[in-house]
Amino acid sequence: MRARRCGWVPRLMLVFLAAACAHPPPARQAGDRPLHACESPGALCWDFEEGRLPDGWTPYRDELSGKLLVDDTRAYRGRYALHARQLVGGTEGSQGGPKKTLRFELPAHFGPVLWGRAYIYTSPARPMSHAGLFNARYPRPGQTGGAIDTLDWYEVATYRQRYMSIWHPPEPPGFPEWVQVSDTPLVLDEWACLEWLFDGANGTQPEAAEPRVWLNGTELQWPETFVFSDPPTQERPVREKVSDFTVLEAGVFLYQGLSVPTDWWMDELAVGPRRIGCE
Ligand SMILES: [Ca+2]
Repeated sequence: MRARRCGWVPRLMLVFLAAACAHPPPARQAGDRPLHACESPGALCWDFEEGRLPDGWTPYRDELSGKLLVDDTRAYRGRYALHARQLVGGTEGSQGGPKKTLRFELPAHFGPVLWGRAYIYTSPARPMSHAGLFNARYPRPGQTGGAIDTLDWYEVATYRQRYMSIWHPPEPPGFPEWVQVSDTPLVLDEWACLEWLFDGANGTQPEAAEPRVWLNGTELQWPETFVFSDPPTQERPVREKVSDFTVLEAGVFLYQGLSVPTDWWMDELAVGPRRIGCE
């Protein structure tokens, strides 16, 4: 992976960068490349190099088959990554799928704008079912905390083999929800850098912003948008504004069945009040 990234640079820089490609990266100078996530002001980042679940992350969802762990089977950087291993179960097209996630309580006063970034590797097949990867939750207006099932939330996921983003009211039931489906197939069998912006302040607008997502630095478009609810409704949910994001969830959570045992790895996860960027 590192060699391929180095291959992008102009030829004149190759000699200079040969050392950086062959050895651990040298100390960075401000301005010459994107900041490492942990250097971005106010950012929280997880590289999983402890070789176990990082401090503060606790198991949350655990349904059907598979396992969520930190291991050294594949990493974007370093030795370790978060690994959702061999998730399978349920019936495609029917509700109920494997879910393996962790949750994390953000420090107080995180604020209403959450940028995120993670490198994700999916193999061996693109699921048709809704596969959530990351979400961030916040108390409804007038509230300052509360149990996770009282919180509004933004989500990044894939659905029908494409990237998807959603705004949800509290779960359960989590709908009626505002769904945005991209025309970009999810990246398979290689690392992809996903970034997201959950702008719960949204300036003077009356509602929190729709989620935005970037893939390898290019913003995704959403040619398909709809309200999902069961039973169906035509009424769009009101995206309530955010005072502070309070909870993160990461891992993989399928809302419908998954017939092909599938692995995901996530590395270099980071969140912060400003864009963190890909390397
Ligand atoms: Ca790592």
